[in-house]
Amino acid sequence: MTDSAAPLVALVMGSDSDWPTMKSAADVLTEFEIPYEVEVVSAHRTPAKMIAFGQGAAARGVRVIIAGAGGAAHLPGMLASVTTLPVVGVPVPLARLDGLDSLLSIVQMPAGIPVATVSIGGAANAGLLAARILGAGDEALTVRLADYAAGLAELVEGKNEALKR
Ligand code: RP5
Repeated sequence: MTDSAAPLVALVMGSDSDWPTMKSAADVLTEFEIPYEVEVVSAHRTPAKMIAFGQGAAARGVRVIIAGAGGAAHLPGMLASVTTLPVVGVPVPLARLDGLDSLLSIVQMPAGIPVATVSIGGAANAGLLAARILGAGDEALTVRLADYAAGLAELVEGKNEALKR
């Protein structure tokens, strides 16, 4: 949803090749009708843009940054170092090392600069985490998140019923 509503979430990634993974976060944000923007921002290939993007995000109205990267995945941590916004990091799995390199690059932040790291390829949870962060100040969104969780429980119970038939 890159519509007229001012984006509350910035969904960024190091390369357009990360999009198949990161799209799951976009899908969640769309489901919860949270306005977001999508941008390729690379810590290594576009470092000046990365710094300007991170420094300017809060002033533009962004409340949460979701950042995905693979390999030497420095984007989430570097963004977190130039903003006080919450940053959710998504380790993108590449063909070699299965994303363990991405995970370790993102999760091992020094004290003082936090990144909320989800599982390898866990972009859907990044979207949900962003929704929960926003939901802390938005009662209607909190209700929708509770409904979503209740829907998951119903799904599991439906599968249990099917197993017993
Ligand atoms: C990282 O390098 C990107 O986040 C991507 O996961 C990886 C490979 O990028 P491409 O070579 O596919 O553009 O910075």
